[in-house]
Amino acid sequence: MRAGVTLPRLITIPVSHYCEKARWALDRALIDYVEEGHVPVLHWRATLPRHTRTVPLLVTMGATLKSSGEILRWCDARTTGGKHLYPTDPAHRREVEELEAHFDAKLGPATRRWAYSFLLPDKRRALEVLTPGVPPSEARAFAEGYGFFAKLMARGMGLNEAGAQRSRERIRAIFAEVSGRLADGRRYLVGERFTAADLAFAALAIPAVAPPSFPWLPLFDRLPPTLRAEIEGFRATPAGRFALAIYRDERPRMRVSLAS
Ligand SMILES: N[C@@H](CCC(=O)N[C@@H](CS)C(=O)NCC(=O)O)C(=O)O
Repeated sequence: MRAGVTLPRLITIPVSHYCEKARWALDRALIDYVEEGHVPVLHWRATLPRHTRTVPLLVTMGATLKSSGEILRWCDARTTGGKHLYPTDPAHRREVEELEAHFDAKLGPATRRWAYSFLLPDKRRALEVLTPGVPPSEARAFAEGYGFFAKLMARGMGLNEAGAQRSRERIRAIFAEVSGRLADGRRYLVGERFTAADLAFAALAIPAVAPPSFPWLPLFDRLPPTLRAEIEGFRATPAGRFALAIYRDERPRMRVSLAS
């Protein structure tokens, strides 16, 4: 880090797959930044003063970017060496943008609600997943007030048995669409190169396929058997194998540490 330079600040809930989508793009573009992680609900102390409630947020010298999509475009404008996430060909670019918007709007909320339906009832595991990389005072407050925080989160996500089932079905439907797209043997979702469509799919599928190198999830062997069985089902589809391969092959080394 150079003295006197204010680095962009990525405000996150560290385990969030939308935050990982942004972090992945920053790391790929070799952009230096610092990450400020929060537990859910208390993250509002960082977002609400900036007139938004969700993370990721990227606070730069010039502007605050308020969604993972804006952050990907900001990174792309600073990308060199042919590693752009958005193709220059207009038809390909449109297709990439449509797929990214589809995954943002449909896949991300579904994998999140489905995963939280396993996580929130299990306080010990929830703390294990949600507190690394946040200030110790927040981790303590979250543990002490867990019942309250979990209730707010469940209400915010419409978390109940029927909702979890709808999310499971939506994940299956989107995985089927992606598997269909891959059926002709293509390597990437659009064109011949890795794009924002591949990144968005692989990042937002994280809760469903649990990539072994994603550091915020517990080791697969330590997950409850019912959850393991569901993840194995998603992993076994062409789309699931694709998400894992893209995460393994295209996700550069994480440039932030887990320390709070
Ligand atoms: N479309 C937004 C969605 C971000 C999003 O839903 N973030 C979740 C974390 S997974 C969040 O901040 N939820 C907390 C809340 O809604 O208060 C993006 O792409 O950044």
